[in-house]
Amino acid sequence: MKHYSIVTIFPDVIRAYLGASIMKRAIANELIHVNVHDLRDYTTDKHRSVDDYPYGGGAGMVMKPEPFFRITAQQWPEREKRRVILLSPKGRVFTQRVAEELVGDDRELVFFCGRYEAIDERVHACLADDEISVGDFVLTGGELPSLVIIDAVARLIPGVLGDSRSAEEDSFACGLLDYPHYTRPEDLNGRTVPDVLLSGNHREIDRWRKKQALQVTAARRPDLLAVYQPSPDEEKILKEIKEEDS
Ligand code: 4G1
Repeated sequence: MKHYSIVTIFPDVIRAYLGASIMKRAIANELIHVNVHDLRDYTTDKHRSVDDYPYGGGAGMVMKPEPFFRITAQQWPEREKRRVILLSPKGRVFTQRVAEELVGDDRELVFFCGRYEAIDERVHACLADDEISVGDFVLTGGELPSLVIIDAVARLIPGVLGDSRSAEEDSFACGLLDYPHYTRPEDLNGRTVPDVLLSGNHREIDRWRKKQALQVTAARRPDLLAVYQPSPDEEKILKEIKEEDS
């Protein structure tokens, strides 16, 4: 079973997400196990403080190092058995490839969530085995990034998604954006579903979807297409696309 731990000063935020939908079912079915730790339980002063003023001055507060060191020594004393992942804007950027790497790791994944301006540098230097960022923007904390990562990793575990095909069939898993999807009604006030999808011709449908995926990726994410390795069939479709827009 996959074992995750999250260290945060807002355990309720984490529990709210894990207590619903697919995560809730995965936990109930014992496919994943998640421990949520309140960092304040590892303070020793009467105010349970987790932050302090920055040396050198400046705006904002910094998360104190000792509660992180204390929880690590108590909960995960053996370095080889843990992988502490510090959520940080300085981390390597999270992608599907990183999710695949994490799902294959046998160690317990421990997520440290920051708040305030930053976490004391000694936590980065001495405790983090990995630093990951979910993107280039400013947030108020690492809680949402930790949930993003747990969500993306958990759905790769067999049985977490109802049907086992959908995880790998996802267009992103193969490096492209998705083709358009439709459901009923067939005619929505004159906006109709493409004929090919009603044709019952599955070879045609597969080809149409592949072309749509290549087209939307070329238009919106040329960076993804640049590293994509097309099959001979896909090469043909790409040529077709280029001729059509020239
Ligand atoms: C400087 C974004 C600061 C933010 C530059 C993605 C962002 C954790 C992430 C910040 C955080 C930039 C993330 C910023 C994050 C301490 C507590 C750091 C919140 C904190 C681009 C605030 N992926 N941000 N600083 O957002 O933790 O994982």
